[in-house]
Amino acid sequence: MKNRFLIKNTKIKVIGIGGGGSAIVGQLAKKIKKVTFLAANTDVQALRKLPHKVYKFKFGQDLTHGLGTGMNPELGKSAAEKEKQRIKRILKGQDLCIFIASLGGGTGSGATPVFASVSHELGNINLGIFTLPFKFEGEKRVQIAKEALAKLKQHLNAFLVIQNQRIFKVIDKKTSLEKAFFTLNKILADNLASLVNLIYEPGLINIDFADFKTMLDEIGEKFYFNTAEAKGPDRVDTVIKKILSPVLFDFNIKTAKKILFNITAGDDLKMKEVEQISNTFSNLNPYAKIIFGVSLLPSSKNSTLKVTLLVVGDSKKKKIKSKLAEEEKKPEIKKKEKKEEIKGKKVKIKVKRQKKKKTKKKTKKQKKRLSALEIKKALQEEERKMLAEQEKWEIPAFLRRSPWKEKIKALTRRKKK
Ligand SMILES: Nc1nc2c(ncn2[C@@H]2O[C@H](COP(=O)(O)OP(=O)(O)OP(=O)(O)O)[C@@H](O)[C@H]2O)c(=O)[nH]1
Ligand SMILES: [Mg+2]
Repeated sequence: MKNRFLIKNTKIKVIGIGGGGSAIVGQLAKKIKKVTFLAANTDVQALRKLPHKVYKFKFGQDLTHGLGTGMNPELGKSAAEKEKQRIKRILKGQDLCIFIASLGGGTGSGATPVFASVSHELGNINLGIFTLPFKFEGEKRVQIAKEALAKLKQHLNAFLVIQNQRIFKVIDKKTSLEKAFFTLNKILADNLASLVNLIYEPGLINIDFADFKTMLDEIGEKFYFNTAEAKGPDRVDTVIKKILSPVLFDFNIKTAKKILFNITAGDDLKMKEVEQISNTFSNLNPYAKIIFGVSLLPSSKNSTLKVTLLVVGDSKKKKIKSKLAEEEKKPEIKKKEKKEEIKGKKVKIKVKRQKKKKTKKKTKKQKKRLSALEIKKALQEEERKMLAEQEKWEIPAFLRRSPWKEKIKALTRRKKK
């Protein structure tokens, strides 16, 4: 009953901003039912191409006259800032806002941080899904994208970045750009649809919005998701292999802080299969918080096994950060050594070499000290010799064993005369 209540009331809004973001939202709208879709753009024509289901949010007409910003993020930002009140009205009362933008242009890169900050202030949970430009689009676009990303992180609970370039893992370079975008957007939309549907579809072991809240209770974390399907006798092995090797990005599940996964299958799903999948994740990362669910499809003959995975955070990154913070307080030399250790083996060697150098210096210093002692000893020895010499002169002449014996004798005689 409690879950039904949550299912009914979880309000999710997916907001695509700029040309690319809106196109992805357009694809998503065909796959998910219970979510509200919104596309925000300064380019009115681009908005017209989107499905009816997507609410169109035109903005910045007075600045761009219904066109794009022409790769000007400052213009995108100003246009969004002028509409803050409208943005607020649209995002108010949501549980989860998913912002999608293809960064590198002016509208998506300039306006998305404004949308995200308004949503953050409203207390919504915010997710960000962003694509980075192709390499061939030039350095300027990449720079715009990176600057936008840096502004966005602070307003998002978690974010995912996909390099458009990764699409070449799936398609060859002869494919048209339009097809490349379409393919990438489709993979993204398919995966996101599986994830969002988990919140709404009741399961045998149910994942609901409360679980998502647990997954997303921090700020600025990286996240990854993936969905994989397999059939046949080896379906478990195949699905595990697929889910751990996503097409669009690399992720390291071993250092993730939180893992959520759901298994969907017909009622032929065996305990052993659930156990094998669960063990794979928990063995890969015994320290992560793991939430899991199982959904049974109505048709008992369906032999497709589907796994949906959401991975949040990177514990390794946090450890490095806190170690560095700890070291800030320590004396300069120690700090240097520790920092180097964290960075890795190569630098460790450097540290060792530095240490060696230091010991070399020490031995040099020791040598100097030793020679000073030697000088002191030598001086003492000389003094002793001198005294000995003096004593020798005081010794009666006949006892002296000097080769000058006779000469001295003569001299003394002359002195006496
Ligand atoms: N994945 C993906 N990337 C896209 C798509 N369309 C554009 N892009 C990428 O997104 C970057 C920004 O382009 P747009 O989204 O059109 O730019 P915008 O945000 O509308 O900004 P302006 O048009 O300059 O105001 C481009 O450099 C492309 O790399 C798309 O449909 N899918
Ligand atoms: Mg545009």
